[in-house]
Amino acid sequence: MGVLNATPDSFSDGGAWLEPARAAAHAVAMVEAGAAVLDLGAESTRPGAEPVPPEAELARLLPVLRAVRRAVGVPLSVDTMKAAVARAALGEGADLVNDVSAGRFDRGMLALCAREAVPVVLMHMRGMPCTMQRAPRYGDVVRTVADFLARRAGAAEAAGVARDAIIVDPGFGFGKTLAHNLALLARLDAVAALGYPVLVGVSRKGFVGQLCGEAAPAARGWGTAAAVALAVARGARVLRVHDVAAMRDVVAVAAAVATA
Ligand code: HH2
Repeated sequence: MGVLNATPDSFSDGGAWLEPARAAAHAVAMVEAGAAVLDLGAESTRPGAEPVPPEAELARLLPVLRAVRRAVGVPLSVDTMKAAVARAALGEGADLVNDVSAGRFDRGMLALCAREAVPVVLMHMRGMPCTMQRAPRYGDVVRTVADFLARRAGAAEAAGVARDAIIVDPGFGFGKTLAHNLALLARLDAVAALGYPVLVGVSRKGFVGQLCGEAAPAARGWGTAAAVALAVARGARVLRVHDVAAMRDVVAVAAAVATA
């Protein structure tokens, strides 16, 4: 899954893909590099980010989505917590919804996904982006996250989403310390054991930078590669990444070993 942020302020590529023609060219490049799906977002969820009103999110997203939809044939995911934004994006040719609040932020989101019969990514986040990194604390972070995802998947099914349309994500960096992120990666098999496909978003994240001593997100490629390979080995099925060409090779090798 290639990341395309139509935002001015995303932590690693903010401002780069706001212009529709540039975004479409980047989308084509990611598909040519091996992306099977693209994730388009127009609201940064980096730690401390303030919420964006739906009108502003749509004003950024729709021109980029239309241009990308014309340019590539792969499924497009819309990264949003708002049902109104997801509904408009699905109307413009998006194929699935990536909700980092797992349907908690907007009560209409799961019903919308059910009605439209589209897959939905349910991610674990502690609180909301503006507050999530304030002293996160858990007893057993892996148990807490797995139980949360099981509950949210249950809520999605209760809202009418088909079981095989649900993807779960432990939410690396969303209200987690370095130790929490490491525990989740080390024991990702406990999340995979829920029985839903697991999506993992470790690309260029802060915990990779902490381990590698890399302040610049774009310089975290090798650290990201290690985390992606280990995630695949422990059952991840969808890898949300910025550097598609390099990570396609990492996934190819790791997946071959995992299934040997
Ligand atoms: N991470 C980010 C955004 N959306 N969605 C899922 N399902 N999983 C993730 O780990 C995830 C996500 C943050 O990365 P990015 O989009 O590059 O940055 P920003 O939130 O600053 O736009």
